[in-house]
Amino acid sequence: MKIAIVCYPTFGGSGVVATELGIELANRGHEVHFITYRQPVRLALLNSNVHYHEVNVPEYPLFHYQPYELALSSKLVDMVKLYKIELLHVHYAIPHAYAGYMAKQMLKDQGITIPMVTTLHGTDITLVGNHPNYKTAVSFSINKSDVVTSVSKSLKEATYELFDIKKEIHVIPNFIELVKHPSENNSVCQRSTMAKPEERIITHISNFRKVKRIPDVIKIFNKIQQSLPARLMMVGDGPEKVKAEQLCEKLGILDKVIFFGNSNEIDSILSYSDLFLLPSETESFGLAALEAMAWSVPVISSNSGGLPEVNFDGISGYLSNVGDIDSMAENALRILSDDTILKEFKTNALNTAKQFDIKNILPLYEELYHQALLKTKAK
Ligand code: GMT
Repeated sequence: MKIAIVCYPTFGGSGVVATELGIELANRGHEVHFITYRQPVRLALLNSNVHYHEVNVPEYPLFHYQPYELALSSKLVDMVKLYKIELLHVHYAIPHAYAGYMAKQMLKDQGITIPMVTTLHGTDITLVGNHPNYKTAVSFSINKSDVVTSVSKSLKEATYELFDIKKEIHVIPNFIELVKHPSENNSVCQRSTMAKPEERIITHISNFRKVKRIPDVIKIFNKIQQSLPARLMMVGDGPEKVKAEQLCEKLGILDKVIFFGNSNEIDSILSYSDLFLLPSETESFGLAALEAMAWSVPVISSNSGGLPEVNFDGISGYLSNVGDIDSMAENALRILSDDTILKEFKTNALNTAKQFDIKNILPLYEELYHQALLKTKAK
């Protein structure tokens, strides 16, 4: 099948999911065309089935806001015609589902009918999409999609609650590639550069936005390090990072925390980690938690959104109410204080991650693509 994937090319979860999905589809023989404004961070164009088409938005002094949707929908039309693309898969409703719908209409005008699959990722529904300024267009473009998927049951419920959606929403969870193993870690990044042998390594990875509750990460770590030797790895960058550094200094723990920024060494850092912290305000799924679990790292998280669908309480880690720092620190210490318990949680974390192996999840997308194609042909 010839598939166009539209996504954000950045470090965010939706871009990662879209990129990994496209790469695996290409490995399985599909021809995949990524259409976005920059080459996605995890995309290596080494596969002859993978193509990348950049969307350029020409600047003009009259434009206060650059009309990206317009350029994207034009590019989609041109690429569908040029490469005979059969299906559009847009990730993140804003503005991709809207641009995709416009492209579909322009193509229809030229006698070409193409189905559009829209995958909802989270903040496009819970935070941004729900804003009154976007809501009408987001509802419209979800209802106009041929197939709609969401990355968790919780996100599906939130979508029905917040929007007037008449379409069926199919739940397809985030996934992970499980071929990696700590012994395959050839990185130059050594454990000794992060912590002393007796120190536990605790990690947080995110885009440092408010929704991640970065101060909670630091306060939980502060409590942990008062009871046992530990170091905190803070990976990623975003608006809350400077405040996070200031809080560490205020608490007198800056020498126990490493701020990596947007690192390319995520696999290495996770392979040395003993615990992952994700106390988010909300998380439609929590891909970062799954990535940690795939490296046998147990997770301490909040119980909001889709997190209970990936982090199983008392098995792969623990869940607490949002903001309950004491409970999160207590649970962390329960896991970290005893080598046997830690080992058990590490094994459970990996076994839980195995349920989300890309090999099990990808056929669910393929099945929906076939259904969408059949529906379009029958029209
Ligand atoms: O977490 C973010 O802020 C990034 C965001 C994105 O869209 O790139 O992630 C969302 O999509 C991921 C992939 O489906 C989910 O695993 C994340 O839970 C979700 N983030 C939120 O709901 C806050």
